Amino acid sequence: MFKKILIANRGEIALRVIRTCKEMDIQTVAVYSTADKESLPVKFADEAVCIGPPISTDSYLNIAHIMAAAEITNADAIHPGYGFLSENAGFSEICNDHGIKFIGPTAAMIQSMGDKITAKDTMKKAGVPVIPGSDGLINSVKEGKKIAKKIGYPVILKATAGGGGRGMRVVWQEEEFESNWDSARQEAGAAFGNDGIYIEKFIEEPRHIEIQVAGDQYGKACHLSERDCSIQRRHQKLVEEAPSPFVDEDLRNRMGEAAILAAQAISYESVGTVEFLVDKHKNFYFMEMNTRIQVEHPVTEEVIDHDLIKEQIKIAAGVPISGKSYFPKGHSIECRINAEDPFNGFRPCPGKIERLHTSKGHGVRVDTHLYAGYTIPPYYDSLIAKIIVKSATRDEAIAKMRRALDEFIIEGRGIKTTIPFHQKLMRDERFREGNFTTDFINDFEL
Ligand code: MV4
Repeated sequence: MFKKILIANRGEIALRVIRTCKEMDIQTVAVYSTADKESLPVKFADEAVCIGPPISTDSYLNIAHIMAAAEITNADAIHPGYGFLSENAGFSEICNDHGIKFIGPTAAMIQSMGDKITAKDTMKKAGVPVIPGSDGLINSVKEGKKIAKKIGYPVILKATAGGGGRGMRVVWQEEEFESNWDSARQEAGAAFGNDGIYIEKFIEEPRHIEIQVAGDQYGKACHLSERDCSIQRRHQKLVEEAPSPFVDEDLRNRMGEAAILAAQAISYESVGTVEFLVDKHKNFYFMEMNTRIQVEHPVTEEVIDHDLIKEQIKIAAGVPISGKSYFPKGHSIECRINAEDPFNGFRPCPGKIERLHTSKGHGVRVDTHLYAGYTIPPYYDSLIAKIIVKSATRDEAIAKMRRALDEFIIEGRGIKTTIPFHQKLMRDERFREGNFTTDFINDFEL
């Protein structure tokens, strides 16, 4: 097992990793920007090293600074968390080249899922259902129109270097094809330096359901059931739950087996997530694979009763997995609490926290790096806490979440959070019936 892990991240996930390391008797190194000097990861880690100024590119994304911190502290592994360098193939490679284990997949595994056309082609060959569309890149408007006609409108144009919704355009009829083609190419080129576009049939009113997977260094893989992440706003998830109210045992088994095929197709090592779009007929299609631990991992932890960070560390250390899959017991919901004003277009609202009381009680877990007196810096993601509840049934989990949201108190000059949004959502009839798709938030009025 590792002796010392450096956590190349900040905020709640850095704290989350430190907690598991302590339980595993592994020493920890926090790295921090000058904006995070007074943060809990710095306080709770065994050692802490400043890696630069607030702007991420000069600190949390600065590979040279992070490697230097790992070398001077003699860390034998690096945990990247989510975001920042977690899906940076070059970073994974540099760590391993320096004899420091990257707690995550290899560069080749990250790369194979980073290019969406390559990923889709690999999945198709492995027998994982993919959305009907072009075989690879489209080279001209003429070729694109021909393929769109063949698969039938509406179609969606996607950037091969994209993901998370950037560079996407829905085309409803041929007359709109060319203008959407031009803008998709332009946006993709500007955002990713790669204007490669492919076409898919547009799936209307889908659900976003993802399967947590784990693969070890010996070719074994298993699934850990699904999470429903359909409640999103502008490709930012707001609420996640496990199990999905839309998934029955048969669908879970079929999606689970497909996700295992996906992981095995790239000899996946670590924990990861296979994202699917699920249509109203319960057809499911591979969308993307996330080669990292995700923000919403706690809902899976709650329903399978396992620490996913611990599993991830063990896999990186070469411990084999049993290969058996995990099925949910009970129901878990996570609400992402962001320092944003939901009444003002979810505008970020950082600032100093004067008073804080986090939700407590049976079946309530709050993953957060906040404390009274802490100042939320303006430089990073606005996620400040995750309220996670666990109950026997979905109805009880919703009731518990309502209660937990009502007793979360956060006060400070200018600080606003997404709590009022969640309070309204937990009382919404359609949400309570489990009757929602990725379009839900578009017509949800706060
Ligand atoms: C789609 C789709 C409908 N049909 N592809 C959005 C993010 C990126 N991962 C893929 N996305 C979508 N791809 C086809 N063929 C609809 C979306 C989509 C979406 C997917 C999941 C969760 C929220 C979404 C919101 C808008 C669009």
